[in-house]
Order: sequence, then C-alpha cells, then structure tokens
Amino acid sequence: MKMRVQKGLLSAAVFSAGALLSGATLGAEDQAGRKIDHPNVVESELRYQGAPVPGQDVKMHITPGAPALTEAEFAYASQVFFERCAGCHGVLRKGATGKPLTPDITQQRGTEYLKALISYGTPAGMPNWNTSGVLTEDGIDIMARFLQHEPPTPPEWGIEEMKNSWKVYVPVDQRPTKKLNKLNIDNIFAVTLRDSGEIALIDGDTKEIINIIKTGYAVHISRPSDSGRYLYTIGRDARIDLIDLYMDPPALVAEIKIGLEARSVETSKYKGYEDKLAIAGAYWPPQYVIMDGPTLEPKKIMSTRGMTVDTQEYHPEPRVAAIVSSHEHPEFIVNVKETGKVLLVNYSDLDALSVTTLEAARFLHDGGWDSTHRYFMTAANKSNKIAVIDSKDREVEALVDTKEIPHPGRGANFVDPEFGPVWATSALGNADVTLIGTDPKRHKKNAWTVVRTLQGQGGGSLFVKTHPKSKNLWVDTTLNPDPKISQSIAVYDINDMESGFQVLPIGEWAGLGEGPKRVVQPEYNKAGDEVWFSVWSGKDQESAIVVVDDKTRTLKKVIKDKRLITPTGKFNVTNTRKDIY
Ligand code: DHE
Repeated sequence: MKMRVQKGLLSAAVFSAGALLSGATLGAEDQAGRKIDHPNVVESELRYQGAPVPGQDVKMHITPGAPALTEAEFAYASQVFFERCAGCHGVLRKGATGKPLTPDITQQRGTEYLKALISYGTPAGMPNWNTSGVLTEDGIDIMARFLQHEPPTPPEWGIEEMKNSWKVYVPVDQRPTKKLNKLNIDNIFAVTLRDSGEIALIDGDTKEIINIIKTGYAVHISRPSDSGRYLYTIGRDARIDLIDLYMDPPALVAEIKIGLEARSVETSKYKGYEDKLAIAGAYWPPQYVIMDGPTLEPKKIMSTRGMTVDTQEYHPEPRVAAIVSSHEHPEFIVNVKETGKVLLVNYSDLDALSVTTLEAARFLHDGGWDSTHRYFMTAANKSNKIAVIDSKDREVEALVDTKEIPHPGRGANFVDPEFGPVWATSALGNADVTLIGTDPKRHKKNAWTVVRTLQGQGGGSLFVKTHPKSKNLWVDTTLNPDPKISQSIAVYDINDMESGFQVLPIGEWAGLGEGPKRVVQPEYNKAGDEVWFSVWSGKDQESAIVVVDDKTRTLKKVIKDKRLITPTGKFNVTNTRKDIY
C-alpha cells in the first residue's frame, strides 16, 4: 500500500505536540525550547544534523517477526523517522553517523530494548527522545515497533520524473544577449533565506535588496556559472532554480527537481565548457545528474550506490555531498558521503561517461580548492581527516589527520609567514583551527601536513574565510552552545596568528531583539575589503546581515529587512565563481 506521509496524520490526543513535528532542526533544544541531552556527543554536532525533509510517498511493509503496526502508526513513524532520524541513520537505516537499524538487528533487540534506547538515548550519541519530552511514551512505542519492520523506501526519481518537473520559463533564444540591468553583477550576493525557501539577491555595492526569489524548500546553497551570468540555487527538496542575472531585474528562467532530497549543485568551469553544463547531487535517491547549463535539461543520471571504501560492503544509500568543478580537466569532482569515495566525473562525452573513483575515507562532506585550484581539500568528517585530491593527476594526494569533525565549508587559503601557502579548516567537534601546508613545490616538507593549530573560541564552528587582499582570517562558531560564542566571530591576523584572536560581537552589532542570533558564514565582497556575516535567528524573529570593514574590523552596515528571513549562506558572485577563498 502506498501513502503520503503528512504531518499531523494522527490525532494530537495520541501524541504530544512535540511528536507532531513542527519542522524544528534537531538541536540542543527543540522548537518548544525543551532541552534534549545527547550524552557524549558534541552538542554543536547534533545541532547540525537532520534538517526536516519534506513528506515522502512510501510503501508500508509488514515484515515477518516484527510486532503489529497499524497503517496510521506506520505513517506517523515514517514521518518522524524522515524528519528526526534519517539524517543520522540514513533513510534505509543502513547507518551513517548513527548506527544501522535494519530489522535483522532491531528484531533481535526487541521492543522493550528499543523503547529504552529511544527514550533515554545512549552514550554513543542517540538522543533521549522521551526524557527530553519530544516524543510521548505512545510515540516511542510506535517507533520501537516500526523499527522492526523493513524500512519504507522512498520512490526513485529518474529521467521521467525529472522531465515532468522541468520547466523553462524563458527559453534561451528569448533571453537577453547582453546585460539589461545596471547592476554590478560581479558583486551581487545570493543569500540563502533558509526557512522561507527563498534567496535574496543583494547588491554588494549599495547593500540594497535587488529582489527576493522563491526557491526550493529549506534552500541550501547557490553557485554561479563560470561567466557569472547564471545562478543555480538548490533546495533540500532537490529543486534547482536557475536565475539569469542579465535580466532586469534578474529572474528565474528554469527549474527542475532532481530527486527528493539534495544539497549540492555546481557548473562546468573547464576551458571550452564554461556555462555549458550543470551538475547536482542528491541525498535521495543516491545519485547525481548532469544537466544542460542554460536550460537545466537533464542529460545523464548516475547512481552512487555501491561498495564502501573500507569494509567493501554494499551501501544502498550513499549521499552526494560537496561537488566542485575541476580547472584541470573537463570533470566534476563529486564527494560520496557514505562510501567515502571521490568521483572524478569526466563530462567531455556524456554518452561514454568516464568516472575515476578515488578512495578517500568515510563520511565525505564539504571542501574547497587550495589557492592554485589544483588540489581539492575535503573533509571526511567522521573519520577526522582531510582528503587531498589532486585534480590534475587524478589521485588522492594525501589523507591528513585532524581532530574531531573538521568542517571547512570551502576553507581558507593564505600564506603562513613561516610555513608558506596553507589551507585552513575549523571544526564542529573542537576549538582547533587547523592549517595544512599546500605547496609541494616550494614548501615540500610542509605539504599535506598540519603545520599550525590555532585555538579558536570553541567548537561548533562551520566556516572560515579570508581573501587574497586581506590579512584577516575569520572563524565562526555558529553552533557553539554558549550564545556569547555563537553570536560573535573570532578574527586572527594572518601575519601574527600566535598572538591570538580578536572577538567581534557581530550579533550585538546587528541590534536585534530576542532570538538565537547565530553568526554564520563570513563572505567577502568582490574587492576583498568587506566581510559579510549572517545573523541567523528563528523564522518568526528578526535576522540581519552585518557588514564589517575588513581593514579596521569595525561595523560598516547592518542590512535589516522584514524579507530577510533566516539568512544563512551568502555567495558573492565573483568569489564563488572564481573559487576565491
Ligand atoms: Fe550545509 C554546504 C550538507 C546543514 C549551511 N552543506 C553544504 C554542503 C553539503 C551540506 C553537502 C557542500 C555543498 C557543496 O559545496 O557542493 N548541511 C548539509 C547537511 O547534510 C546538514 C548537516 C544537515 C541538513 O539536514 O541539511 C547541513 N548547512 C546546514 C545548516 O544547518 C546550515 C548551517 C544553514 C542552512 O542554510 O541550512 C548550512 N551548508 C551551509 C552553507 C554551505 C553548506 C552556507 C556552503 C558553504 C560555502 O561557503 O560554500
């Protein structure tokens, strides 16, 4: 039987309001402010897991040996699982950062054991869903029985579904042949408005909002095409919106849905292929798709299902994490999270696609280029490693050990006065800012080793940033449990790092009312003399963007507007398309 699982399927009399999920991200507190303890797990890491995923069409499986479950209970449990558990355990429960929960294991444990586990959590990191007040005892009982059945599999999403969802609003021949607006598009910022499912295009010169464009659900990142004309935005619902920045005002020209859940999108940058192709990676189904750049017409879909890098076991759900575009070959570099493999997808002949599979480490997440754009530095975050991928020779150059849960975003490149060119990452799991040497030619001894470790404000850091024209290294601590730390930023002088960091109270500077006011993702303007920070509060609270003068480290401007709902990532057209960070 097939059913659409929706919020609130069962009556609130059976489940507490918290159990009928409200779209809260899993965190140290849920939306209602209830505390969730996560024994032995870094709180900031848990805050980062599992944004809610929209309802899925799933089939109910009755599994021999499993306790009875009604259709309504199954629907409820599927919804809770997608929204609360799949981020860690995987949609198919094969395990990711959380343990596997397949019926061969769960049936052995039995209902009472599972109930206790879900209620009280575990030292390995399972949250205490009942004692925290999020799920009622009835809810826990349903979940414990549900977990002993085969996991419902969300549907596949192939070329037919993609084509059915594909819309070209303005055909290529009806688009302007030159820029129609007077905007300096090289300095536009595309700002993710996470919870309103929109992006704001902000003029980096005037700091005015150009327009707000409706995009996918819980929109995630934007990437401009090589020329800077087109902007690709992806939502967690795997919808891609293509915006033409030449139009007056910039507007949506095409749209497609490439799966049910996704995080990454990128465009071809190799000489001769500029603006030609786009690629997007899905969390579900586990696949990536190569599209025609200017129209989003889907051309080639490739599955990522396969064997894991270490135990060489089949994994049915390896999610696609970061994707970057090679400057050395006509290739996309695709991180496959659960298998720990990096794919070099050569797009020069889509009918004879050649994919080089590199063995890195599990669970690949985010990353960016070194300053020469030859080496892709990417975090295998649960293995506590940075994999260095040589995009020229198509090989894994090194696996560098770091402390817990490196999280670079795209990282930061600069010249260390003692060790030469380095790439930096901060971490979710500890306060280290780790500097890795990246110059095998002139600083061979330092290449691919940790040359310096700086102490930051604390764990819960997501992004670091600098600019070739700057002497500053900025480190956020967005998910640190201490509001003083999450609402401020640390800045180091690159020429004098050992003297520590200055803290700027960005959250306070924003002058907002109540709210978490998390400071997230430093991003430079084109000139490299301003840094923009999002001050990210709740959906119904006021948020802002704070612009800081890079040289003086003083407040330059607070951008406030009712329409700036939950701003998070910001993507400056020039810095993003040219991979400057
Ligand atoms: Fe992200 C990048 C996945 C939660 C803001 N995020 C990425 C990338 C991946 C990813 C795979 C790399 C894309 C690329 O480069 O191609 N993010 C995930 C998750 O799976 C996770 C942990 C949970 C989820 O359910 O989505 C998650 N991410 C978040 C957030 O909660 C953040 C802080 C706020 C938000 O907007 O959702 C967030 N992620 C970002 C940003 C980037 C990003 C701003 C791009 C950084 C950059 O500078 O390129």
